[in-house]
Amino acid sequence: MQRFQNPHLTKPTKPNNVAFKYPIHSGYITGMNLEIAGNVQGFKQQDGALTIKTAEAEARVYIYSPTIIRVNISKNFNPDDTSFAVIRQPLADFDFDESSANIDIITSALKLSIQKSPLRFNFFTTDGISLSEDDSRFGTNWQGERVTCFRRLFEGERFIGLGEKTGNLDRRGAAYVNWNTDAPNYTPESDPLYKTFPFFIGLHSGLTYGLFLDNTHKSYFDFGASTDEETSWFGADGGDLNYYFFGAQGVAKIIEDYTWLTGRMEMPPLWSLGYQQCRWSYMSADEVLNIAQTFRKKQIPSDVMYCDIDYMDDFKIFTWNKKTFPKPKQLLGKLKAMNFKLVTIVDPGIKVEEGYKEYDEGIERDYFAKYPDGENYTGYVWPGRCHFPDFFREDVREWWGAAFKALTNPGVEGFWNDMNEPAAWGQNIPWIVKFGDKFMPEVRNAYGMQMARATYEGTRKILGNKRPFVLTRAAYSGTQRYSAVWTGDNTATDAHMLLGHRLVNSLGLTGMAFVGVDIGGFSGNPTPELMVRWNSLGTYIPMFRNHAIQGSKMREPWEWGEDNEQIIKKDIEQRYKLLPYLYSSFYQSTQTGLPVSRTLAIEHTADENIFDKRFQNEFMFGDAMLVVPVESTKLNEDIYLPKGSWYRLSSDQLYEGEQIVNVPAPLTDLPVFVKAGSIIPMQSVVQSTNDKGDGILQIHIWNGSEANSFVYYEDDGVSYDYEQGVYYKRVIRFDPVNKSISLSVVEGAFKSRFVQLKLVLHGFEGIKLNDEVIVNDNREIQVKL
Ligand code: MIG
Repeated sequence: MQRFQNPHLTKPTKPNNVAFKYPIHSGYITGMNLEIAGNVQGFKQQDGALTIKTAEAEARVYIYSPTIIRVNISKNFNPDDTSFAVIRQPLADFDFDESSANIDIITSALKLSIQKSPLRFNFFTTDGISLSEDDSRFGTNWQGERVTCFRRLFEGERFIGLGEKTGNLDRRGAAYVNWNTDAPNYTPESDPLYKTFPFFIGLHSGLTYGLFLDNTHKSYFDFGASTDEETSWFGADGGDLNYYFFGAQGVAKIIEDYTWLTGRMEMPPLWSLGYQQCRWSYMSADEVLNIAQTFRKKQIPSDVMYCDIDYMDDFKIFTWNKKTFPKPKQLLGKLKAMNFKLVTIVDPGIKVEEGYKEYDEGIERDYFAKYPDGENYTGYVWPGRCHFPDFFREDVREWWGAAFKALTNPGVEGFWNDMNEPAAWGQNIPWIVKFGDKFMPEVRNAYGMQMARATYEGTRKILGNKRPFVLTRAAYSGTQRYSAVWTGDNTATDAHMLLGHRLVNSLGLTGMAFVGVDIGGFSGNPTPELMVRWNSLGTYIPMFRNHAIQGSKMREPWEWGEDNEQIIKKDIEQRYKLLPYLYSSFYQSTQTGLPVSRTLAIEHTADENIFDKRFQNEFMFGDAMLVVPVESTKLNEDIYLPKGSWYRLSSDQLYEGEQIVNVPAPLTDLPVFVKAGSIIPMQSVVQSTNDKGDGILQIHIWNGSEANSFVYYEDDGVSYDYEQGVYYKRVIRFDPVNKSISLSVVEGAFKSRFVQLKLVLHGFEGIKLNDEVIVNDNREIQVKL
């Protein structure tokens, strides 16, 4: 099926070509009569909810904070009101005003005006400016079980978010479906992909709002694709029209609120921020060791090796192939001695085979998804006939989590969850299959998240005080609490390389800060130029993993000729130099939910240029760095620099912002810019995150006219001691007016691994600090310039 972005738009003017490569299942509609929520017949306030009744439905309104209001409209209210995503409780009580026409709820930040005849929900700023309104004609309506909410489309309204979705940064004029799908060979237009994040941010009239439809059924979002610019709409095949409205002003504040509601990531193990080398598959322990040794021999920094499905015995989860991986403990021991960690893959499908522990236990304890008559559902995946654990049950999650001992005993600390859409050959698990007490279509979109949750909770328990690294392909809102994600089976093309950044940045808007793409492109073989360019970009992707499909050419850094190897090595070294900055940026994500890789729409929301298709892939990597993805075939590029002054990282050349400039972009030098006034802590090159290094923390500062600060954060990188205050945190400040750089008193009980500090100045003419090093003690430090 093909769909095209509405070409009759004021903005954007070009069609989006959103082609749906995968079938859009039509939903299980039980009746086609249209019911529209009509006039309010009565209301009452009880247990933190304002309940409003019409002949057709019942609506409940809850307040979570002054900027977060939940509206839940249902035909059949289910008192078992659980959410996979939301971890907060509503306020116990709130005030409202009733007039003949409306019921108004006014918080310190937001006004919800509930129109009574007919029932409509309209959100305003406290000054009475409209943020978001129901469409006056159709509001919320049902066709059978399918529920839809029509909203007014504002002039010039833009939409960003929805997580892992193809298309443009501005989603105006495009439509999307959420239905977690194994999407091999997806294109830059395919939809749906692997994950569901039914959360978007609307931008109009200089205002911002967010809307999270917390519903795991197949869901739909139409940002004015086919409605003649009158309405946008969203809905789902079943369940409640259950949404959280965010009224904070500013995209960053909305992300902060959304991640307050659905949770934030915890500190990742430091090693997972290093370079990761993967392949489908390294076929034996010897091959894994050989690759790891080659990194060390060539002094190309790296931290992680992966085992894809072939390490298993016959693809049976929680087993090792006795011939090719005969002594896992020995393998892990040797990797550890070289400062490497190993990540192993697990799929949900449990092979149907008597005598296989997980199969026998799952049958005996009745842990698998079922047909309504009680028979276990069987689908085909890599191991052949498989049953699928019912991760919606707590006992099943505990069992699954404990089974990781087969991997943790030899020393594995990273767990890659694949195929958890869930995928089965044929891609069509019957709709009558049940997970827990729900049919597959009701909860499919949360299956992968529940698998990742089981993996995280289980391995965290087994590993004791060590942080597990979990990586999942399928996800639902809130998955950031358990796991990192990657964007599945991309392809070795420039278009996919650019798309990757839109996916990463869009996932960042929906709470996922720890995101990777397969560097080099999973399917196909990259040209050497593409490999080199993509690797340069990998330095600035939150998770930096090189991965390739079975049967493709080898992909490791030394497979591309001597010259290219040197460029690749230099870029990986750059990643390691930046780790103090990156780790602090991840810390920021744990505190505010702000992603590490940020679309310019977060900070430069009102700047039209950043939505231009030529510039929409540009992003901030942390607070300080602007990265411009450039195709591998281009050696210079027109780029847009937003407000501010910008130094090219490689040369310290200064550019003024709010202009398009053509800059050189040779394969040796990706255009990366540092915002004037920025503070970036770096270290000397190390070979792995476990490498002690020279003990010097370099504090780089680029001159600028505005005062700036940076929160530097460090801890042991492996344990949960930081939760008990064992961290090292201090604020680094640059004050151009008083010409000083200062470091606040250290907070926390961790002793920094850097014994010395060194200030490195950029763009400060005439000021030399003579390479002085400062002893890194906990006292306040002041340096006059
Ligand atoms: O059917 O495990 O997206 O990263 O290498 C393919 C083999 C299954 C899909 C994953 C890919 C992985 C591959 N997997």
